[in-house]
Amino acid sequence: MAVRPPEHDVDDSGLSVGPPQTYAAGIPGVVQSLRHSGRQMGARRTLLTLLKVNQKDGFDCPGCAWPEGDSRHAAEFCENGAKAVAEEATLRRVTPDFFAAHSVAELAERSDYWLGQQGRLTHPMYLAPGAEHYRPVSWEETFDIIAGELAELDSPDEASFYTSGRTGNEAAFVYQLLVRALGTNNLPDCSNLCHESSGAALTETIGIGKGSVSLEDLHASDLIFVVGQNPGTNHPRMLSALERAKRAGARIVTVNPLPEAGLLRFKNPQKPSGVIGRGTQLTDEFAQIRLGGDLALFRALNRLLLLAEEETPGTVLDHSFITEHTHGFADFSADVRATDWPDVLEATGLEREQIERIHRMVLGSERIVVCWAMGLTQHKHSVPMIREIVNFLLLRGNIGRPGAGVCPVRGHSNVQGDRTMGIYEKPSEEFLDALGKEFGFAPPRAHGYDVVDTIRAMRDGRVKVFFALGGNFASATPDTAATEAALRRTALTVQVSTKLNRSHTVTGRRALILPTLGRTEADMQAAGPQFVTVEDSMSAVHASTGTLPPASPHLRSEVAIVCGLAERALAGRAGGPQVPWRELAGDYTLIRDRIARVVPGFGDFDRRVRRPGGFVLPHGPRDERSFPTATGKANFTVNRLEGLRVPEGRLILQTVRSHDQYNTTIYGLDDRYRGIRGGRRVVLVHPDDLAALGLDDADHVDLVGEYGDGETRVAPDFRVVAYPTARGCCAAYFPETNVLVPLDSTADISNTPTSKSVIVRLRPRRDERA
Ligand SMILES: Nc1nc2c(c(=O)[nH]1)N[C@H]1C(S)=C(S)[C@@H](COP(=O)(O)OP(=O)(O)OC[C@H]3O[C@@H](n4cnc5c(=O)[nH]c(N)nc54)[C@H](O)[C@@H]3O)O[C@H]1N2
Ligand SMILES: Nc1nc2c(c(=O)[nH]1)N[C@H]1C(S)=C(S)[C@@H](COP(=O)(O)OP(=O)(O)OC[C@H]3O[C@@H](n4cnc5c(=O)[nH]c(N)nc54)[C@H](O)[C@@H]3O)O[C@H]1N2
Ligand SMILES: [Mo]
Repeated sequence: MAVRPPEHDVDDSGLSVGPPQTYAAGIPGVVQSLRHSGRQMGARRTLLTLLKVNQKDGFDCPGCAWPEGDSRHAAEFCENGAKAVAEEATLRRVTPDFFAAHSVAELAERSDYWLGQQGRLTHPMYLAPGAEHYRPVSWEETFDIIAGELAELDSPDEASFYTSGRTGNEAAFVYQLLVRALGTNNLPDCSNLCHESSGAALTETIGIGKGSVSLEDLHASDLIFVVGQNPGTNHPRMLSALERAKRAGARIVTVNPLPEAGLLRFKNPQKPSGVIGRGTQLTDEFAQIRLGGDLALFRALNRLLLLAEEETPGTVLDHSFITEHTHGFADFSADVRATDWPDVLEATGLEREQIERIHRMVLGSERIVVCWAMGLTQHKHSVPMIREIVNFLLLRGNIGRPGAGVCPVRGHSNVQGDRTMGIYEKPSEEFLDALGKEFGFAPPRAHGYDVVDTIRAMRDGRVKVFFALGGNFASATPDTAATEAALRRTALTVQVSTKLNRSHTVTGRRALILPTLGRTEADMQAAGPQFVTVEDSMSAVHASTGTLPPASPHLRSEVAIVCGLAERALAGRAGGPQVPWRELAGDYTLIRDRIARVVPGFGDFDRRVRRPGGFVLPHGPRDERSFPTATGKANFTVNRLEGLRVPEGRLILQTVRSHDQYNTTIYGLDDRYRGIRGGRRVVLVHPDDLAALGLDDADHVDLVGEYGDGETRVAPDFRVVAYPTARGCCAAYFPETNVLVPLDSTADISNTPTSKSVIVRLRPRRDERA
């Protein structure tokens, strides 16, 4: 089924392609961030706002989840953080007049880019059954409508409650409490699309689904792997940490099908030498791997370590660590010995010499950190892939000591905190026990729906109310046509949002838009000005205080919205929790006091988080090499190689972010580092693959997905770009390519859509016209 691109409002005619850049940031980065912000906010507001980003008395950057560190620069933000802030602090507004002028059907034809450009939402809006336009409503009416629909359900499991990872801890905590008070664990979140595979692999192997390193560990490491990650675009401040590690003598191995600019050379915009100089060469060894080849690479490295140990016993492996702290070594080592070079070379596309070179770097390194992001988590075999990385680190005791460990680099600025607060469709018994005890009720025990299961349930009529605390569900999820049809089957869709997006146009029979405060904005409640708290990628929890006047006087904070709805929807229900919703909404300190009693590691929360810089949560493996797994030890695992079968004439497509987007929010049409300007419908393919397929650079093709369900999915009209990616692989941007990701193609165990391995055929447009 072909999905027509809602792109007629994007002027792609200026699309131009130049050579990819070989370094990141420096002067262009600084200039870009000021230029973009100035357009949205004006010069003075720009400067005052940007000076508050990531300062101890300011707000947490709504960009990524990279930590801040102790010594902060006056400008502790990056080009893309500045764009995220400008996007939120924009002076443009989407008012009731806007909705009167544009029907929902008309808005549904618009691109995510155009919708996002319209500005901040100002009023609660309601789309009545059969209506063509949203109309303004009061907050009380919105709560009545939602409570009414919830009361109609045959079971609380017929509602599902999504969260995107910008929601602060306080709102996340009261939200999961409301959802469990309603009687369901249907709490899908963006993690399900993102780092779920990391959480699953790490929980099984080390007992906690979070990274084990701090910034100091990165600085002190002597070998850092950056696998499946594009920090120059998505975590720019990570480059400063890599640069610092590098200066202290670390070496960096980059594993990626694409030569990403930021990882090659970095010009630090916060240092005079970086702004004008040549910058730091970051990567020592670039392994240009085939998509999905990482399990084979780490298996090969593990086999080489075992062989080296056989040659010089007692010098390679950390035997005392393995004996004292791990389980399953014998089974693992027996299995890894069976690894064959031909399989490894085919799966990775790498040369044997290079893998052996990396192996020698490993042997020469005392302290190793492995960092990764979406390049590892969005494949069918993501969980075994990440487990194999844990095997690799365990062999030499590279966990729970300075300078070493696992570093899954999170995406959304509080995605990790939301999970800590209980946003999880599979909550632990301990968490539910503590929640029930604190609030005097019996939380539901049955596991709920994640994102993919929520879509299936809406499709099948088993979920009738869909509520989203942030995010853009319709655009961020796979299989756009199927997902949109599923959303349209529901009775009610509710979006708590800062900005207009596609999810407001793909609605149930009725729909609501609840406009909310962003991170940058002052949050005034009954007890006075409030701050919220967030947790970064390295388990540091700190406060975030907005300062700008709210975009509209009608906005409510996420906490106020959740508590207001809870009061209304739970009124008169017997057996529910005892919660003073109104008081909690008036004073977030009271919420933090409850969190302190329910969530481990949050003792004395409110006082500790007020200290400048906040505090770091306990982490057994990192702090004391204690591994809270089923065996009580760190687990070695057996992970078999299962290659992706790619039929003749097909390529594996990965769907990635451009430099000018934040997930589904499109800031602009350039991808500067990759040399793409003025358009997004491009597919990057190796020149030799193009030749083999009989295609040329600048040809136009349709991307045709042929998944085993007999259905053909088509993303029409992409310009081919000859690009130095790994052979057999190609890349294009999401959300445009989400139409190609089949709903049922998900990672084993984590159920994450396989957004980085979609098998496609490039169908020339000239055939179409012929
Ligand atoms: N400016 C900006 N910042 C962001 C975001 C944004 O959209 N814009 N999004 C945020 C979010 S939610 C997240 S999760 C992160 C995402 O951060 P990233 O994971 O860096 O984002 P992607 O663009 O998906 O890039 C995936 C990278 O992995 C590589 N890759 C793909 N498949 C494979 C593979 O099989 N093996 C290996 N070794 N590499 C592979 C790709 O070539 C690419 O470099 O960024 C966060 N920060
Ligand atoms: N094909 C493909 N699909 C992917 C990915 C991929 O790599 N490839 N990556 C996946 C990943 S890693 C992720 S994390 C998901 C992201 O999925 P989501 O988190 O659902 O999507 P976002 O685009 O981040 O959401 C943007 C919207 O959030 C709202 N918003 C912004 N700030 C706030 C706030 O402070 N409060 C509230 N309530 N709303 C706010 C705005 O209305 C904005 O339109 O996408 C996933 N989808
Ligand atoms: Mo993400």
